[in-house]
Amino acid sequence: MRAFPTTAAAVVISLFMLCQGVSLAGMGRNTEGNLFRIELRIDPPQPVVGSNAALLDVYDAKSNEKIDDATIEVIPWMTMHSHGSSKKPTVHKQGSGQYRVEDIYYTMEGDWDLLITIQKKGTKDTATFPISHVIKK
Ligand SMILES: [Cu+2]
Repeated sequence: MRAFPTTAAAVVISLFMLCQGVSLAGMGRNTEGNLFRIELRIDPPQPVVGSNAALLDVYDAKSNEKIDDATIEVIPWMTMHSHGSSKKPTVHKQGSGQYRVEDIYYTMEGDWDLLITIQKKGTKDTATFPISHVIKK
């Protein structure tokens, strides 16, 4: 019986750490003009100097329908130093409103932003996702 409080505490701490990990890895927001909603998951969850990837789920912000046929551009930008990356990320349509972004290349440690532009049938909207604390592997 003495072990029970310790076990319970361990479970609570594990759940807390799990939630922390999920909140670090997943972010959602509307684009500036409220045309789209983007759910972003970064891979690895702890962003690193060098190559990273991300999964984007794109929805119509009003109807909540998945947006399959969008043209998406992703630009890594280090606002603090006003510079981008040496590589351009590639975006791959996966269907069901999901897009996988490869070659998100952070050239140095620190705080970056992902500038995301979504175009669909003549409409265009943008969103900025902060990618904080990029570290060296
Ligand atoms: Cu920099």
